Amino acid sequence: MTLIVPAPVSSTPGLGAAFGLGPATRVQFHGSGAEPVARYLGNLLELPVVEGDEAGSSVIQLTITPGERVGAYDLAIDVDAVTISADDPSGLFYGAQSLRQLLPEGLPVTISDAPRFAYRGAMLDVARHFFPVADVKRYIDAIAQLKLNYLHLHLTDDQGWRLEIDGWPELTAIGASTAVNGDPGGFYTQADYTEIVEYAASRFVTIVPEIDVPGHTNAALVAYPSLGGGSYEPYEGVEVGFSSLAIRSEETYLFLDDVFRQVSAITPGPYLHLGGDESLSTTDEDFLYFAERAAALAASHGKTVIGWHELGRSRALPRGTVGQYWGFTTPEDDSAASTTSFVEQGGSVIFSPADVAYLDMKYADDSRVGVDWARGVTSLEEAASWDPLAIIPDLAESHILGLEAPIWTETLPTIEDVEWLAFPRIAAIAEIAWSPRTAPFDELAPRLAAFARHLDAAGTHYFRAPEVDWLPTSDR
Ligand code: TNX
Repeated sequence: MTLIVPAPVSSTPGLGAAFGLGPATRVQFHGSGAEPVARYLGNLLELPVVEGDEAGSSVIQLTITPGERVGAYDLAIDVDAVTISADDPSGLFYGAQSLRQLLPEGLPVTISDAPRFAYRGAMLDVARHFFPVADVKRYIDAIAQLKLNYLHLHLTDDQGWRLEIDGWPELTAIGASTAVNGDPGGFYTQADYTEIVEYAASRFVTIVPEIDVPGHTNAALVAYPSLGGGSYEPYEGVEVGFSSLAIRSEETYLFLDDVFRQVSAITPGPYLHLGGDESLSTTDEDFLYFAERAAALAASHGKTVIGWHELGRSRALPRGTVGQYWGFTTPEDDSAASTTSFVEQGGSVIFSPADVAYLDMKYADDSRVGVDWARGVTSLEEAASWDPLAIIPDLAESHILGLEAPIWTETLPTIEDVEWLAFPRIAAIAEIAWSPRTAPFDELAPRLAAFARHLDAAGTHYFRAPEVDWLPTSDR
């Protein structure tokens, strides 16, 4: 068995001796766009990097031959050379990640691989607890190993507003000062955000910013009470659904236009997420009015809108709007209808079923952090054993943009806590997003054990789930 997670489309073990890294080993690149990946791999393996495509012994050859297969790659390891070829730089990067997982053993193998879904995401809630730039970069490095290619940042919520917006200084002066439990607040300047975006891009990860409206807005309302029309107190609890922007006030839309314009300008990726979940204090009529206007505004700044599935209650969304489903693997009728509505409006769906893909669920009743509202705890095996096509049978493969594993941080003040709940379940979800079929769990488990060596090497925290025979490394 080839010890890679997510499992590649095909892999055939070869004969002969292993490829060993030695004093003469070098990374050689050829084709435009190959150099950054070659430098990344050279850095990681501490090897020299040269340009060319001459055969030679102890060469790791990276070659791009431009083509249509985004993210696909071929990898061959034999005794004196490794070759990775791809149609585009992301494919080369994924080939490099596979190689990394196969070292230091370097057993001979031929792999041909390509992603199942175009959108393979993680979400980090930086609103309930704030995570500085360095923590976000660490998370990006960890998820990039799993060939995840989107990081959704939940930037605003009742407990904190985390992004600087020019012309609205109190959003961060006041709105960013709080976090759950009275823990320290914080925010990203636009320069910080750009640093995250660029770092992510160097790992072929695209940032998806979320400005959650019209609910989940208490922090913005404390900063600018006129956006809601009442008076507001800072909030450090964990209840949801009590706040709302003033739906019928023009100031709301001037505000959103400013925010969406600025966020769009510093976000090179195609998506802008405007939340829309749990607007429990907004009437149906107001919600529909708001959804239409806010989504049109976001789209007017050149972005494809993403919303939580409740946004699909609106039948007046910009064409192509993406819905993110966060119900259970057995949906209620109205959430299924809201989700299907995006497809009926020319869009697609991202699946984040809360009972299997929410990384903030406890693993077991005695987990020291986490929550359990989504049908109780979620074991590693449960996170690994679901079928995106079985959730809403009306939605076919072609309607599914991809999958995302969110982590909400009400109970998670540190990045170590985040990592411990995310890993290894996020690897199981990355496998469903990448691999063409869901492997039986007993085939995944040994690959997770092998992957943990890389988590250990990077100092990434993870839960030694009882379903896996972990290698005898340091306990975390
Ligand atoms: C539900 S999921 C929420 C979040 C919470 C999360 C906690 C979703 C769209 N809304 O506001 O943080 O549960 O697990």
